[in-house]
Amino acid sequence: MSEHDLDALGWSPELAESLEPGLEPGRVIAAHRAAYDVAVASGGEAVRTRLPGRMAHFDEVDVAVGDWVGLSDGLIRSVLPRRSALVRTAAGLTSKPQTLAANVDTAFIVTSLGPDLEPRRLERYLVTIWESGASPEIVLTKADRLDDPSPMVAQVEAVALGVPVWVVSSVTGDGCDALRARIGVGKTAVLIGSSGVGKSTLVNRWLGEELLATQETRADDDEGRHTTTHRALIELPGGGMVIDTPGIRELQLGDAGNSGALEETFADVEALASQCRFNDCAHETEPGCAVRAALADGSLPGDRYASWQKLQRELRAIARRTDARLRQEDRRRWQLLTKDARSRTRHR
Ligand SMILES: Nc1nc2c(ncn2[C@@H]2O[C@H](COP(=O)(O)OP(=O)(O)O)[C@@H](O)[C@H]2O)c(=O)[nH]1
Ligand SMILES: [Mg+2]
Ligand SMILES: [Zn+2]
Repeated sequence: MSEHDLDALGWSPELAESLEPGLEPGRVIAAHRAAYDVAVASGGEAVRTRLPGRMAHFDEVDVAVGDWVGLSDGLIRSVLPRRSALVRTAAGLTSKPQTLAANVDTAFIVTSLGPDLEPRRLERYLVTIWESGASPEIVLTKADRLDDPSPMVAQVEAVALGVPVWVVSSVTGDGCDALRARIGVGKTAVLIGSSGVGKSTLVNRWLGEELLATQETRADDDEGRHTTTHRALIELPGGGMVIDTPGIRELQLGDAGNSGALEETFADVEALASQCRFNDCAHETEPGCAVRAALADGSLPGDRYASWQKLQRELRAIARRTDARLRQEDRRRWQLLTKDARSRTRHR
């Protein structure tokens, strides 16, 4: 990465306001185990930085690709407030959710046209993205493999509910420029989707060079020529940035911090539920249930309703787990505090 103009990286007056005086602003373009590559205004190669030892041990500090940070003496002193964050949920009580990408404007949910197309998985991704604070758009790749993609596109549009749906082929180039144009100057997009759907191929096409390793290049290139895969945030010629990181595909439902995510994704089901006679209708045996009526006349597909129920249950379970974790942390903090107080009384 050569000259870095902060505005091109998405710097804004709001960010400037939250930066402590005396710190140099920069954007994290790659995260390694304990080090971060940060692009700064002074240009040149990104600087390799880390957290001060004190902060690194402090669990709450979580630095991710896309984060804006304040630097001094080559160390990260602060992480600026995030506009959005894609989070991987922690499985257990002790592990913390991990941020995979921060300050993302648009999340492209990428899936290929073909037998692996799954509307249910798209719904899950949509909920996750709405939770993150980024705007989702759906990208259907490998259009060249089908004579007529329109039936599949219609299937996707039925779950997209107004979210833009793009059809592209990195082989013929169809749709690639139109999609590229969605990433404005200073904006950050992320590509999310299963392995093999063509995310890296698409980015390479936008770049006009084989920067990222794809399944193809990986197969015929054992010498590691594509060593840039760790550079997770990539500036596109003409402006805008894209994040293509392998970790992103492991995205799961988050902490339901933004509880509107399910309502956004399933606005059709939510609208029906609001028409039920009883506010607390469980859509089972209650009279005047609009959901059951729509299921009966086929206007609400059964598998879509089942998907809504399933995601709702999962989000509730995650919320319970998060609560339990926070309670545990509170307890620990309280124990430390009281221990501290006890030792103070003793020393008096
Ligand atoms: N037919 C066809 N194949 C594609 C297209 N885009 C990517 N591929 C192939 O799909 C495979 C996976 O692509 P890759 O970019 O590595 O997928 P990723 O894992 O999502 O990054 C490679 O063999 C690509 O050559 C496309 O538009 N059409
Ligand atoms: Mg890839
Ligand atoms: Zn009902």
